[in-house]
Amino acid sequence: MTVERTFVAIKPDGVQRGLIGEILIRFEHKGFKLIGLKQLVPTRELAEKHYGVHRERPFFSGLVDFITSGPVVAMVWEGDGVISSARKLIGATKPLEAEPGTIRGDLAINIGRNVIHGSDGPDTAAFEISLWFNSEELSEWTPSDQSWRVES
Ligand code: IDP
Ligand code: MG
Repeated sequence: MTVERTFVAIKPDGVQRGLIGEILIRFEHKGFKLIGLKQLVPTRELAEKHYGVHRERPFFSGLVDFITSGPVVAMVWEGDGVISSARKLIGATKPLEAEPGTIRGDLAINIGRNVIHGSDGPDTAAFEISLWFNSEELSEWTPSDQSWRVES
């Protein structure tokens, strides 16, 4: 397994509904390492770049309206296989189809209010991390209990 980094964001619905702690704890308890964390109201320019692949989709402008409508909690998480593992923790895009135990399966109903974003692959992760964070906002550190999570 390779150590990877991924970009995760709690969308405005998750922040408004007071779900920040509930979501963070799932990544912390899994054992991943938090490398960057900030809350911001994204600009339209940032949101349009972030969702650029969906530019031609009918839901694009509504999605950009929604994601810029309030604070988003942006994060970078690191660990073995974190990119696909984060997607599993998050669950399917349509919350009613997301498995119970996943974030969307437990905490959401509607595709347009699915509380969280996670990068879908290595290239997207690298692009999204550099889009949302400057390098000085990312911390290099070793958790004191690292040897209890990862066999060396
Ligand atoms: P993902 O967030 O699981 O990666 P994507 O297909 O990349 O899902 O779509 C990005 C986001 O766009 C979704 O999380 C959802 O908020 C929104 N979205 C996708 N499809 C629809 C739709 O059909 N209606 C409304 N919003 C949608
Ligand atoms: Mg996606």
